[in-house]
Amino acid sequence: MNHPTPTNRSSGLIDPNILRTAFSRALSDMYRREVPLYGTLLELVAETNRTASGDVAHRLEVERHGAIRVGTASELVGVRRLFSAMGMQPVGYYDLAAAGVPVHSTAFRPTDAAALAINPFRVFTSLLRLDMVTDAALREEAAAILDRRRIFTPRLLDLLALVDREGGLPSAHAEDFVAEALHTFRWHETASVDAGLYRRLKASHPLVADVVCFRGPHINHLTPRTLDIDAAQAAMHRLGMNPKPVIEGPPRRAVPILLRQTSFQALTEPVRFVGQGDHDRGTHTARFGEVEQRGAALTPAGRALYDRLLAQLQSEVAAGADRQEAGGRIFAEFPDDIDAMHEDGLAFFRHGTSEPILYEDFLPVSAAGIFQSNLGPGTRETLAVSSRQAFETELQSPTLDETALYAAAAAE
Ligand code: OOG
Ligand code: NI
Repeated sequence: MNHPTPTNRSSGLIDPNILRTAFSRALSDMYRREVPLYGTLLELVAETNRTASGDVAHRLEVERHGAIRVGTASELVGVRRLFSAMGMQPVGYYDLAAAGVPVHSTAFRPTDAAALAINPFRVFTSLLRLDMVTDAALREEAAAILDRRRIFTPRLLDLLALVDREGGLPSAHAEDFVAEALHTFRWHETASVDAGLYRRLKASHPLVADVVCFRGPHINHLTPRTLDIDAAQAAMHRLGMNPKPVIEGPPRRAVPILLRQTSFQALTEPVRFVGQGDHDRGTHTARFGEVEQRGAALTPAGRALYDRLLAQLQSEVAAGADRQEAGGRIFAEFPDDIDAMHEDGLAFFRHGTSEPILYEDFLPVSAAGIFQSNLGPGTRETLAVSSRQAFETELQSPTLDETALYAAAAAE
């Protein structure tokens, strides 16, 4: 880090907010070098956000989320410990298996208002569901590969043990910690399997290949927040960035709710599989850039209404309706002014104000859409049963209930 590092003076431990900010900046810099189009996206979003001011402007400048996919429970526990040192807790449970994507997920993020105001960096973290691979021999081969791999450097493991012993990271080690943590999330051009196995795993589901064939859980996208996602989408078209055709989430509204997201399509990148030489490369398509617009957090009643309208939209679109026309018509049922949303108890507001509380989480249907537009639909047929409890057992921690967090923020 280039700046003097504020610490908790009495303990000598670094403030987790500072560590999170340093890590998120370093990760963004690394991803920008790895995927230059992400840099273009950051510039485009900064342009659409130029009108912001005050607290919002600060948050927008630092705000982004990332996504990773881990292969085993032990990797999941490791990233939980890593993010915990940065003041990020697992919030929410997302069952993507319901949409045919063989993962279930949580989001590591800061939870209290002060930490969110400093830097709301979050990481959508998915655990592979190898049990959804139907070919038993292939499943066992994949499991053996994942069991052997080590995604954390020995030095990072030492630092995580130190964090456990001291109750935080001694600030003298902050720079080291960030540099070691970056190794876990970097891209590896050299795969850990041969091209044949890659093809077989990919045929099972592209996501399985993305998780199993590489030496670590490379960051697969980073997402800055914009105040106007329609403007950002239009700019992506203008610049020839190949955005996905549909913005995920609710249609455009006067009072934004939840989350709207779009991305540029994943890049096809050269990869050297085991046994290949310099002139004999394969490719892998997984990494992309995304942009999001955030709005009000909804109460259970508001969320039930959103989910019902979205399900109706999906079924009409599947039956051939025009998405834009159907979206406008169906979502007209969701009141689009602050007072009505307040009166109907659809959104959370700061106590005694008409200021909506910002949604800090993700949406499973949108997430499934993002997975599918970047990896392809896959061919797996069985729908597995998922459970939050099984995920929490693998995580060795409960996941926090996001609705309870918003209710607490509203009561403050
Ligand atoms: C995660 C997709 C979910 C979002 O913004 O909803 C996500 C992934 O592709 O690994 O990042
Ligand atoms: Ni995302």
